[in-house]
Amino acid sequence: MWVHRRPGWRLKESAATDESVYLNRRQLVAGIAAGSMLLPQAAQAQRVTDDPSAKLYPVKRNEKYKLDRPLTDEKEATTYNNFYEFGTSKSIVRAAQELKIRPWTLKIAGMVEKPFDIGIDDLLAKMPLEERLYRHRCVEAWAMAVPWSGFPLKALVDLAKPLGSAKYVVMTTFMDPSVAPGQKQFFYPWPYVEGLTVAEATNELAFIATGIYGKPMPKQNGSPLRLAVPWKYGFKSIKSIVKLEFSDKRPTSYWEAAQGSEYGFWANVHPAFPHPRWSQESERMLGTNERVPTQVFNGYGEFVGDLYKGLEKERLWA
Ligand SMILES: Nc1nc2c(c(=O)[nH]1)N[C@H]1C(S)=C(S)[C@@H](COP(=O)(O)O)O[C@H]1N2
Ligand SMILES: [Mo]
Repeated sequence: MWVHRRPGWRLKESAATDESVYLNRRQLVAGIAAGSMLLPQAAQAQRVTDDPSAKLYPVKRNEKYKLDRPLTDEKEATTYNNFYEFGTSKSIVRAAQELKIRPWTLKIAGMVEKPFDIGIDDLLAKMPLEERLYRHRCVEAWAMAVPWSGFPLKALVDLAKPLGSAKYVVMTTFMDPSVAPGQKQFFYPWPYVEGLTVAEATNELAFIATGIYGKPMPKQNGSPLRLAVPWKYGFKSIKSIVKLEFSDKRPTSYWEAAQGSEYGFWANVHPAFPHPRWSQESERMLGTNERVPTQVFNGYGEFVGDLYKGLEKERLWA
C-alpha cells in the first residue's frame, strides 16, 4: 500500500514493538516495589487504557460468522498495523497512543432527516454490541482472523435516518496533524475518507468495530469507531471515524485519490484480479506466515454476492 513517492511497504516487516508501552504503569511500579519484574501473564497482557468503555467488554459472540482458519494471535493483530496517520511503517503502536479518544464525537451529516452529533459513550450505550469472528485481507496480501466487538453498521444507519435519496455513506477519520504526524505529509489526501453504498452499509456483514479480543479497540487498530467490511480489501475498513455523511454522490476515497490507477472505490477481494504490482492469488497470515489461497469476496460471497448484480461493468475488484 504505497504511492511511488513513499515505498513504505518495503520497510522491514518485523513489527517489533516495545511491550513496555502496554504495561500498566502502576503494576510496573508495584512490581519494582515488590522487588520483582516477573509480572504474571495476565498483568503483562493488560494494556494501559484511558478507555472508559472497558467495562462493556467482553460482549456475547454472534456464532453466525464462522472462520475457516485459526484466530490470529492478539499480539500480532494489535502490533502489525496500517494507520498512515501515524506513519507508513507497520510499527505505529507507540505513535498512535497520542490519539485522544475522549471526548469523541461522531457527526451524522448530509442527507438525513436531521443532522446530529453523538458522543461515543452515548452511542455505545444505544448500539447492540456483539462479537464477530471475521477475516481481514489487506490489499498488500497479508491477512488475519480476529474477534471484533461492535455493532452492525445498519444499526447506526437506522439511527441516522437517511433520506430515501441518499445513495452513499461517506466516513471520515479525525484530522489533527499535531497528534498524527503522517497528516503533515501534504502529498497524501487527508483526511482519510471511505465510502460504501447504502446497500453495502446496510448489508448484515458491514460492522462498526469498537473492540477486539474482548477488550476496547486499541488506538492503533482504530479506536473508538472502526469499520470492518471483510469482503473488501482492508483499506476500506476506515479507522477512528468522526463523521458519517449521507450523499447521492459517490465519494473519492483516500486510496483512490492517492493512487487511482491501483485502488478503486469498490475494492472487493478477488484472487484472479492482480494488483498492478503483485498477485492477489494468495495471502500471508500474520503470526504464522502461512500462505493460504485468497477467495472471491474473501469468502463472504454468500452474504454480499447479490449486492453487485447489474454492476458488472464497474471496476468491482480493487
Ligand atoms: N484512517 C485510516 N484507516 C485505515 C488505514 C489508514 O491508514 N488510516 N489503513 C487501512 C488498511 S490499508 C488496513 S489493511 C487496515 C489495517 O487495520 P489494522 O491495523 O487494524 O490491521 O486499516 C485500514 N484503515
Ligand atoms: Mo490494507
